[in-house]
Amino acid sequence: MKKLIVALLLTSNAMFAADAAMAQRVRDEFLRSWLAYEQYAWGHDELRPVSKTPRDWYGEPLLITPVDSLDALLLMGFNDEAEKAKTLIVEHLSFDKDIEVKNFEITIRVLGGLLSSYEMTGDERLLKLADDLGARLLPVFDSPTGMPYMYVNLRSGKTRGALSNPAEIGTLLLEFGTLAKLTHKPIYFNKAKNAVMQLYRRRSKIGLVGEEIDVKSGEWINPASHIGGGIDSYYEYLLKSAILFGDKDCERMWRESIRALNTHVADGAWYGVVDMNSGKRTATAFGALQAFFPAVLVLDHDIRRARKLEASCFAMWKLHGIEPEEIDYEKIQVLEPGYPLRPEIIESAYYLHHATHDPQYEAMGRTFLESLMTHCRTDAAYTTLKSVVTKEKGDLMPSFFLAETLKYLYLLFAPDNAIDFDHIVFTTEAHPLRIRVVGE
Ligand code: DMJ
Repeated sequence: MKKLIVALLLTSNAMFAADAAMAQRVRDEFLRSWLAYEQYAWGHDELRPVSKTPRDWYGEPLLITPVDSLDALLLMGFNDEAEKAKTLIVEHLSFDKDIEVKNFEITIRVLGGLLSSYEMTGDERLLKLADDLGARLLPVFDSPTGMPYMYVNLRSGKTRGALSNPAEIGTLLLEFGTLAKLTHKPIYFNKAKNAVMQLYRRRSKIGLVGEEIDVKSGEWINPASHIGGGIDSYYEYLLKSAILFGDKDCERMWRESIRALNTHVADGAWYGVVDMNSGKRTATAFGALQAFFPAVLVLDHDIRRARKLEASCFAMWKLHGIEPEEIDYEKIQVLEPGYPLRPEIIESAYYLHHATHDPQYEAMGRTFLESLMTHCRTDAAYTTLKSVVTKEKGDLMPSFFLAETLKYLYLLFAPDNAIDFDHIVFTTEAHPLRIRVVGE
């Protein structure tokens, strides 16, 4: 008996040591990639790690990688690097630029990054930047329906792009809502919430939304309904806004939506594509973006479905030793072969591990790191794959690789108290925002 106890203690110590070692390996890879950004792309939006050149989204940089990565630097304890990044941001970031930006991307990467970093540091200059950015993005909501246009010029406020989708319309409330609470300017919350409500109002009789909608007329353009790109984070934000703000409307909209999804879109161990009006199946496609859904199911306490779907996602990852953008799950055939360093499957493994402590999710995490190191690591940092079949490399480290992919991988192996999970909500870009009690 004594021997058994000693053996069990040794095993659990060894497991703990292995976790700490894995967390450290992820930290090392994070730091190496960050230092490559510092060396080759400092002051720019993103690093092209193969050519070792910078990339700016709109000609003039918005410091997308530093803003997106600052909370991850802080979370992993890279305090000197975080201080240097923060100084770059507060001294050089200006939104007074004559450039037309994509509202959704700038909201989730830049506004979200500024807000979480402000909450972590208390540095008022970050909140001031967030407020300035929020004010410049606000004109997007001035459409006849209140659903946002896709693009806005940061200086003139001129908007463009009436054809939009649920993700770009409905993935704004965590950021705009938090900005409202922090600045005491309710307009941010109200505009973003109205946009979601307007979209939800236009759901079909069976409770689903489509893939494309005209924000001027409110008419659907494409009735394809699924949980992938263009729709994904709309659902994520219904549930997360209910949690972050205690918002009853969002909770009701989420409940209705998840019922419709599990009735019509779920397809055995997968979630496919159906017509939003008839519920008729139109495709058996599933991809890397859909892999966020197990995490959302965990947040909704539906561990059974979350486990089942994550197993499907992992099977997709293992098909070619790293995750394709999209497959046909019936034919088990790759439809889109790229891998742009996406985080979603890792995010879901983290949530599942957090909820269950089942070691199979750490084992998955080891596979993810090995695959990334084998196929995507360059002599500078990490890069995208053009094809998971041929393993041909692209030349970009998207900002979400540090902000999300490596953050979630680190958290999967870090001690539970690395983040105060029960008192924060991660945005769709993995920025932790503090849950506020009503009235705060
Ligand atoms: C990120 O910018 C966000 O997670 C977004 O919701 C989806 N696309 C990327 C990561 O894949």
